[in-house]
Amino acid sequence: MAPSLTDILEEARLSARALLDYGEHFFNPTVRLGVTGLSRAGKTVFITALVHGLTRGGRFPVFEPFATGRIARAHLAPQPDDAVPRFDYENHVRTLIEGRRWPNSTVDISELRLGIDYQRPSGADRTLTLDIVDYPGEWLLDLPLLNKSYEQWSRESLALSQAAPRAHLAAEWHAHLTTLNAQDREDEQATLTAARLFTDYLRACRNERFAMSLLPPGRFLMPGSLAGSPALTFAPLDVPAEGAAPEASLWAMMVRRYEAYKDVVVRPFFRDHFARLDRQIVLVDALGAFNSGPEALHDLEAALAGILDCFRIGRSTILSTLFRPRIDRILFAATKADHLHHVSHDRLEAVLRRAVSGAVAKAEQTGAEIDVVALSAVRATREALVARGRDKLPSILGTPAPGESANGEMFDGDTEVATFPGDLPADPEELFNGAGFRGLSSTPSDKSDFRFLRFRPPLLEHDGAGEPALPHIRLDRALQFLIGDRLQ
Ligand SMILES: Nc1nc2c(ncn2[C@@H]2O[C@H](COP(=O)(O)OP(=O)(O)O)[C@@H](O)[C@H]2O)c(=O)[nH]1
Ligand SMILES: [Mg+2]
Repeated sequence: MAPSLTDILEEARLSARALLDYGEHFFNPTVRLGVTGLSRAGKTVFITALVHGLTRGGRFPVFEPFATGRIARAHLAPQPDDAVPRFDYENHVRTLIEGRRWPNSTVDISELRLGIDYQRPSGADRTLTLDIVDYPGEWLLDLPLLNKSYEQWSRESLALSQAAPRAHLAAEWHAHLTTLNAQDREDEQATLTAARLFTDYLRACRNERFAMSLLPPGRFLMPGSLAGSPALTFAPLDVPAEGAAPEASLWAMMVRRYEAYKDVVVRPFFRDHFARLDRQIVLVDALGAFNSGPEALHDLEAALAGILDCFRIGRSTILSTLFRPRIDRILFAATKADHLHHVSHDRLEAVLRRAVSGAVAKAEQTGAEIDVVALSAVRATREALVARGRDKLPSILGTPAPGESANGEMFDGDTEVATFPGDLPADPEELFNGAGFRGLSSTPSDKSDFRFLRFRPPLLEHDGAGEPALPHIRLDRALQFLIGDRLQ
């Protein structure tokens, strides 16, 4: 595709930005770590636990520079980017530790800067600046739109919405769509209704029972300050992929707004945030997909492929080779592993590895090293073997959040219970192949194969000497992969 004027202007801006970053980097080595994942994947909890662990002496045996004592100190530094909200670390820590509640959900980008004073293996003292950028995965899944015409996007979105279980959720929007003729004169009211029904459909796909992942445009579900603006008021039409819109038609109006969405939302995100990242962790709530059923798992697989595509597209869209995105390590992390007994942790990793494998094979041009881990940023459970008849079941102990229920029992948020959440199969293929498993999207909760309760954050034992460390699972492995080599 020939570069458009917008692309060329974008390129110039990007280059100027990269030069600025480069200058700063020269004097002060910096890693910009992107933390992303769909809403509720665990981004806020992950960053809070990571910063708490680094600044308050967490237990990180697998994070080499930390375990060997080469890191002298990690401290919060003033937030560098004037236009980006600061990650509300102090509040999140207080909620987690003192309130034993999970932080409120966040829907925007935020950022936090850490200074890490360390000693090189040669003995020299250095400081690494770690900028942690928390941004919604929904925004990332928008990047492929940059390479798609309105007509292509319409066709794809329609096709996706016609398969189960989406078709059922899209019924109302589909019914409205049949009343529209793309060639008719442009019509604000019809467009408003179409956009509203389309957004309702996207929202329904996202709820706990269905847990669908692949839902661009991302800003429709989290509009922020753009709510109600024309750039967010459009929807797919049933138009041919190669067609051209007649002047002043409904179709032309949709095209204009779709392009505005790219200009106002997608390109600035690419330029100001995505293109500046060095390392990336993608958090994945695989357990949410297990809860829901095989369709959600396949949808998640498609979303992960979409995400890997973004890293590839990121490299090929922008013309210059000098200033193209520089992400050289990507970690996919299944979060909330504390909901499973440790015998299933490796299996959870295997499931995630299987879910990204197809995409990884295709995405070789990302030029990035890719790894997979199952982790729990904050471990809310302990393990026990619970006798049931003659068997001893590997179970987990935790305090279910108030309002959670299982087997007809409602929990008050104070009582600890032992639960058996379900075992993951030794062979991940069993979850992906046709037979599948039963989840909430098709079965009542007492009949589904997996049921994960929401637990409260753990009660920490104070042993006198300051604040205790938050327990975790494999957070140190994630750190080692993401920044271990930059502390050499
Ligand atoms: N048990 C457990 N639950 C977690 C963990 N991380 C996240 N969660 C749960 O997932 C929810 C969403 O996490 P959050 O970090 O707010 O997700 P975000 O939307 O990606 O920022 C939290 O409210 C917790 O219920 C974890 O490490 N262990
Ligand atoms: Mg968040």
